[in-house]
Amino acid sequence: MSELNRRKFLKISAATVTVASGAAAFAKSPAAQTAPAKRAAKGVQRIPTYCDICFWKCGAIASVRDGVLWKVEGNPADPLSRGRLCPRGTGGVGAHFDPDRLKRPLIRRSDRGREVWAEVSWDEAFAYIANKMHAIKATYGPESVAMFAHGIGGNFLKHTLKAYGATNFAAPSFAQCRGPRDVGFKLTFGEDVGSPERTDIKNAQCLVLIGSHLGENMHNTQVQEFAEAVGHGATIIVADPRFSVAASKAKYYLPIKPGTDLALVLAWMNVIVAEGLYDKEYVAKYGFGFEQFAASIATYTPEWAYPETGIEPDIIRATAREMAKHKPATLVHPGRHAAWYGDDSQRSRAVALLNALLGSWGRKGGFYAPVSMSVPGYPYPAYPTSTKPKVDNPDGRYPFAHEAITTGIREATITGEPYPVKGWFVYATNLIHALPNEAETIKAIQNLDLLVVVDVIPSEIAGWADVVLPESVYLERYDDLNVEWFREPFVALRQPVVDAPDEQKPNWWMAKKLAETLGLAHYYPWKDIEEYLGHRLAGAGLSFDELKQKGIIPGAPQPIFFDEGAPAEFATPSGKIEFYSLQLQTAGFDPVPVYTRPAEPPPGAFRLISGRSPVHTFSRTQSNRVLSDMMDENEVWINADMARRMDLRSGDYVRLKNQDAVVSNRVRVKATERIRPDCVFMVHGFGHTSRGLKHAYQKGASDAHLITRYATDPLMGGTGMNVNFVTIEPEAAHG
Ligand SMILES: Nc1nc2c(c(=O)[nH]1)N[C@H]1C(S)=C(S)[C@@H](COP(=O)(O)OP(=O)(O)OC[C@H]3O[C@@H](n4cnc5c(=O)[nH]c(N)nc54)[C@H](O)[C@@H]3O)O[C@H]1N2
Ligand SMILES: Nc1nc2c(c(=O)[nH]1)N[C@H]1C(S)=C(S)[C@@H](COP(=O)(O)OP(=O)(O)OC[C@H]3O[C@@H](n4cnc5c(=O)[nH]c(N)nc54)[C@H](O)[C@@H]3O)O[C@H]1N2
Ligand code: SF4
Ligand SMILES: [Mo]
Repeated sequence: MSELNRRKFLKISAATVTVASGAAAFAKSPAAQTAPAKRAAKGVQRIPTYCDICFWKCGAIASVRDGVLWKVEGNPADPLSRGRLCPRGTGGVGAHFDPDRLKRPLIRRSDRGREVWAEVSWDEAFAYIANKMHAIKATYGPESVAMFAHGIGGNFLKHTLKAYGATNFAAPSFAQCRGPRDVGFKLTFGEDVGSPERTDIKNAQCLVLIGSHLGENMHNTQVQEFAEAVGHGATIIVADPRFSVAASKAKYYLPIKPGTDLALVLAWMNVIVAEGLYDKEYVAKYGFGFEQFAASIATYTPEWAYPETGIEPDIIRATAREMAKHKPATLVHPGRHAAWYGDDSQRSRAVALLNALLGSWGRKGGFYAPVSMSVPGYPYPAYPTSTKPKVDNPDGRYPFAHEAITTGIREATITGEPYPVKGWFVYATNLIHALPNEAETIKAIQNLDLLVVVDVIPSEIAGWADVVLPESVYLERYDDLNVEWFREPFVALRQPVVDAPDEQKPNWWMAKKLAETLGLAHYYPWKDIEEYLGHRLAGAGLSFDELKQKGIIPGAPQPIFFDEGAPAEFATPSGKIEFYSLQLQTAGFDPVPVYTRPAEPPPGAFRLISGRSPVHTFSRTQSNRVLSDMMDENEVWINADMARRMDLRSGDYVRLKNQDAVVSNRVRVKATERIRPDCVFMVHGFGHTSRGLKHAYQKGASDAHLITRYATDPLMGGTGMNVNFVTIEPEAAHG
């Protein structure tokens, strides 16, 4: 990487600079010295793998010095990391050394919710689980065991549960995250934007970020490409109630009133259509229902949008013209965490339509058409078939949900409808922080006969489990191959770099052992994961040895833009880009998005919004000593004027109280001009209540704890979480 590039990357996230030294300092810490050095090899070994501090899966190279994990860096051969990790990935060594890790399997010896455990052997743990699973199957059927999982590591356990007969599987990354976005785009273009997003940020001449706080939201490739776009002078337009890191790179910063983004997007489209600035040829060639669409948005003028959004008509016009000027290399970023207000798939659809007007889908500087390597799966016996429907979306209540809804499974567990759910497997998702309304999650858990949690640390959800299975961290294990849909095809390998320090085991081993204990050994014809991986790779004509050495094998490039020969196909009912959606109309929804004003905070209260810090992932890294060294607790951002009126200064501790009288843990104030007066902001993931997380316990406040209300998206069951209001209570009031 050139020095210039590197500097640009660092400027986007100042925190990156301190990471390398943080990791180095940590290597000298007492915990590191006492960590077992089972691999006694002398000297430095460099082993490629891919990162798991978040789900982006950046290719990495880990260095082991005299048998002890030393550092993790980007793998230059990997197209996702391009040789550079984000601060969290660099801090990944801290996951291996975390002294608070789960060490042995645990079985509860008390009421649920009290953290009283007995350490047991793996065999005892599997025998206990299998017994309960047999009982649930006999009484209710195998469909009554559900699984929540986030990330690639859940695949083998899913396989075991499917073999058992389970059908209910869900991840928070749909209803709590990108689901509304994917539905909005699918309704419009016939395909969603995927993960990694098919956004050609680096070639964009104009990049529009609605909330998407790139630079704090640290998905590595996107942030690197954002730095490139800034570097080549792309016009950046940011709409955010908070002056984000991305806003600091913007030509236009629009401090929008929270929850009114649909009004802004409709007004932008109104200007672009009224002034004839859209890509006429593209719309004529690929569009369906443009006339009806244009008629529907005719009243959404900038003057109409002004009182809704707080953004002046002149600015709305200027930004719309700027977008049109750079089309089709104008990328209106679809965002990722789109579950905000309950109208989210329609807002996302409006974003998709704006991109359609600009002709950016399938075009350079817009959205590319992703490609992937063809690597066959392992040939397993067929799973048992079920006659029962899935529980999460009974009678297709949410007709456009194309993945399962976590909160739907939770609801079925509470109501017993359409049938009882009696067992939960939870893999790598801290449901207490990830799902809105903690009380409902706990109510559902109290109805279970079996809750198994697979985690690496004593997370809040592990605290509720009947059986806790300690997994080895990603640097200690193999996982399934990463065969991503991306700009170029590739396959990447996660492989063990160091041994697990205690009795932790990888997910594939647990999944296979559990299957054997359940009498389902024939679903695991392979001896170990190396045999499994070798078989899959051989099927694709690839060498396992080469992959072990390089970490990644690229495939032949293919065209990814329409103009270069990528097929311009749209998997919608009309086979075109649907400006007007008959599907939505038939299902009783607005065929073109219609704006509804969100409820305002009551006097004296603020809307609670949340986001990311560049050095943490959700609720999973606060215990990581390298990362917590850089940020040990979160702060609540309060507009400086409002803070002054409340006699609050930066650094003061306060508690937040929501509309349902739920009070947060204490949290420090950040009084700042960088946020509107009508909302407060917190980084998600702090305020841990699990005592086992000795280092992270009670540091900062949890936004999730305050999210007792949520607005459900009628199209797909997404849970809009930005609908909670809080007042600020000085800490002294609580003693
Ligand atoms: N470092 C780090 N990076 C991450 C993650 C992580 O945990 N840590 N998680 C990854 C994942 S899975 C996801 S989904 C993404 C999430 O990242 P994004 O998709 O960027 O996140 P959001 O939560 O949608 O957006 C948060 C931003 O939206 C602003 N905002 C809040 N309300 C509104 C509103 O009404 N309108 C507008 N225009 N803006 C608003 C907030 O001020 C904040 O700047 O981040 C990814 N990247
Ligand atoms: N209030 C609120 N809720 C949110 C969000 C928000 O911003 N605010 N964001 C939403 C979004 S965008 C998303 S994608 C979801 C994310 O939701 P989750 O993916 O559930 O995120 P985490 O809360 O970090 O939970 C991850 C869990 O996996 C564990 N873990 C880490 N590594 C491993 C491993 O190697 N193996 C195993 N078995 N476990 C491991 C961690 O210790 C942790 O308990 O949350 C959603 N929920
Ligand atoms: S974005 Fe960061 S944390 Fe996520 S996989 Fe890449 S390096 Fe790891
Ligand atoms: Mo997410």
